[in-house]
Amino acid sequence: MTQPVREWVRAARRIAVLTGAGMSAESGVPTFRDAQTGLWAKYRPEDLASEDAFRADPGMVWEWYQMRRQMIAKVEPNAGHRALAAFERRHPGRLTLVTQNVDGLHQRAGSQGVLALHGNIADDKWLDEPRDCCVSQAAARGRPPRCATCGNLMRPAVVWFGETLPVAALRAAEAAAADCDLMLVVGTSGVVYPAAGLARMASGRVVVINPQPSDLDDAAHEVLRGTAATLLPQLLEEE
Ligand code: BV8
Repeated sequence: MTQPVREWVRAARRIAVLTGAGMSAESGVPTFRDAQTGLWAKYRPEDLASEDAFRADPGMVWEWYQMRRQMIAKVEPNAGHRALAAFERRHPGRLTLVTQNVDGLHQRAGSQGVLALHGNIADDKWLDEPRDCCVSQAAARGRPPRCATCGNLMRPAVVWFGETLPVAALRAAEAAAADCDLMLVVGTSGVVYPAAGLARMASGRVVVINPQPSDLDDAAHEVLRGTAATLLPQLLEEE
């Protein structure tokens, strides 16, 4: 059923794309729904991705992020990431890419101006407002690194549950949703807000791309039961 959607893509002046963990599944990055393995099997991601969890056991949460960072460093963007970047190169200003993913694979595929609503796992920031001591010297080595003077901890620069999203990125994403002719919702279960809400505020047609049912299927004009790396090249490639 991709044909009508290909027509919609060709006809659309402004396309918004919202991606989730499923976008990177075919690159080898487990989704949040996929069961955690090994040490992390007994934890739900949303229990680890929080300030409370980090303050309760900084070492454990830091190791979880180190594990994910090492895994992400070993994988490559897939054909879906590349198709989005290529479309953007061919049609500058026509596509706005909004992602919930912190893996940076869209950016590594060459996509420009990616609105990363939940931050980037490759970056760090101070847990508490840094003092002079924190910024005047290199963080003392450690897992996590910390300020040698006041003990302030380094944390991954991602948005944890209960934390607000970067305002500029969220506002730009909301504007793209309100202004689009077409929104492609790719590889998301649609349960995490406010990101999932973008699909419900889209002014244009909404197309869900997901091999499984998602919480946003009811918001879609078309649901394509397939994967990101197979369907996006089909939908976005030139005639
Ligand atoms: C906030 C970074 C203000 C960290 C992440 C309204 C209603 C209910 C709850 C809330 C609400 N508003 C706020 C909340 C609370 C909460 C929330 O949404 N909770 C959920 C769990 C109910 N939201 C927040 O806390 C947000 N902050 O609202 O601040 C505030 C503050 C206090 C109180 C109120 C308001 C912050 C949310 C961001 C959290 N950080 N990530 C890190 O990564 O470590 S979220 C993280 O989980 C991801 O970024 C992503 O957003 C989410 C996982 O969802 P998906 O990406 O969709 O992945 P998932 O695994 O679920 O699904 C994958 C899908 O892909 C599946 O459907 C599968 O079928 C499909 N798939 C698989 N393979 C493929 C595929 N699709 C295509 N191709 C394939 N090959």
